[in-house]
Amino acid sequence: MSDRIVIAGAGLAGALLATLLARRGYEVAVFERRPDPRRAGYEGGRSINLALAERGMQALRIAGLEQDVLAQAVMMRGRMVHDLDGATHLLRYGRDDREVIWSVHRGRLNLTLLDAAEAAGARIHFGQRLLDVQFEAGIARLRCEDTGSECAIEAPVMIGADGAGSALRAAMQAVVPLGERFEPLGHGYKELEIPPAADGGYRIEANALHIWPRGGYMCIALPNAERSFTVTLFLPNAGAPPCFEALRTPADARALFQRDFADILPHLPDFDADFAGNPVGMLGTLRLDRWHLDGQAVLLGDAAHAIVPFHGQGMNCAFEDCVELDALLGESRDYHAAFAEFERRRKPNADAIADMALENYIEMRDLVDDPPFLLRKQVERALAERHPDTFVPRYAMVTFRRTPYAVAKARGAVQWEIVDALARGHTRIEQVDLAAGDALVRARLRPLA
Ligand code: FAD
Ligand code: 8R5
Repeated sequence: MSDRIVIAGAGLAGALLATLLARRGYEVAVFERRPDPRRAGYEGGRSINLALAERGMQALRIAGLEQDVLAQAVMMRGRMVHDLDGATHLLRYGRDDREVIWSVHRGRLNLTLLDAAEAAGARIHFGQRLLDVQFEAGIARLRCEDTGSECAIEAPVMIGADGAGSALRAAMQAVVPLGERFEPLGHGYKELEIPPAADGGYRIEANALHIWPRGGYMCIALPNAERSFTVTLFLPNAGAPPCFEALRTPADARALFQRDFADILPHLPDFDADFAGNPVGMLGTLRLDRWHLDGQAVLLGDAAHAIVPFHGQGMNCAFEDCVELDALLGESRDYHAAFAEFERRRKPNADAIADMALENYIEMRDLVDDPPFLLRKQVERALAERHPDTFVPRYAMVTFRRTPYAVAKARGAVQWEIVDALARGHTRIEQVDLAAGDALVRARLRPLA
């Protein structure tokens, strides 16, 4: 069996997996279509941040990078909800500051991972786009993005970490049907920036993930270490306004913000330029029936399962994929067996987080502001306090634990039925029969492993 593994894509998953596999002694070659960000500077130069949670953190821990990454991260303790009238309230995510999420800079995180991969012995070739693969011959064709020249490389075993538009996936599809379905969400997103205040500080609370829930749409903001925030507006693409199609000019967008997000507008000095200059991003869920082609190729991360962003788990799930695949390839160099087992273990979990991410959009945009929902959240918290080993809120299982996503989804459904049964017909937590809740928890749930 060959020890040479070719990875397509040196994004978040590709760079992490290259590190892990190179440390196991594999000969790892990575081909990335973009130029080396350490030389070219980060594309667009925008400060795009991501929420890192326990699953992603565990992967970084295994790679020995947790402290490096934490040193550049901003803690987010909870959701800071901004009502229409400008009032704000913090809903903590966890029990204390050990249960938080972290805002990290995508560009810097990628640099940290690229350095680690090269230090571990992986070879990363930038500006090289994968075009297609002849799997039987074990040959991949690449295009040099600088010169336009094409070349063929030896690629007996390929791993696709080349993102949602994966070229490896397309190449595999030419040989075997993967059962690909893309379900567009029908909503898109636009990024805007809140710069630092004149005194160099943060303009709004730093240690929170800000949400402006407005029913069918919302804004969020995540803090950056350089004291700015990246704001994201999520809106339907078309249909009844407000929607992106109806926002033809920055003035249209400004009118929407004046009406619905009035408290953000004073913090967006570059509103018109950001709105006109930044594209509308597309959102949707990508599902496949198969992720691998025998022992010749396998997909992971967004290439295998792109999801909507509303649980902040795309990267976290991609990192968990890397850890799982690395563990399997550490046990044996039988690629076919490892890829098949990887798919068997990960696909149900990828399906579950895809579903939970869709559900969390509804929660974020409609419900964080809705009294019956807030009562249910209080009941959930009370049961969690009374049964800390058994009743773990779904958000916590997804975000602060490494409970398999499919288990989190199934237990979450049982728990929500209990919460709903207790809260129904009530408006205040004092009216809720928590003793009846204790009995339901004992009858329906076992302690969480
Ligand atoms: P990517 O990181 O997209 O990497 C793919 C790489 O492959 C890229 O470098 C690309 O250039 C390269 N590539 C593509 N095609 C080719 C080719 N033909 N040949 C060679 N190379 C190629 N997730 C979270 O967990 N938390 C968040 O808060 C969060 N926020 C997000 C915010 C935004 C704006 C976006 C867009 C996504 C966010 N995500 C978040 C999701 C997360 O970014 C992805 O799930 C994650 O990056 C997936 O990693 P990946 O390595 O599979 O793909
Ligand atoms: N991704 C996130 C959460 C959950 C927050 C909560 C939500 C932007 C394109 Cl929309 C979103 C979350 O339930 O209170 N944690 O992390 C990240 C999110 O969006 C990211 C920044 C994003 C794709 C644009």
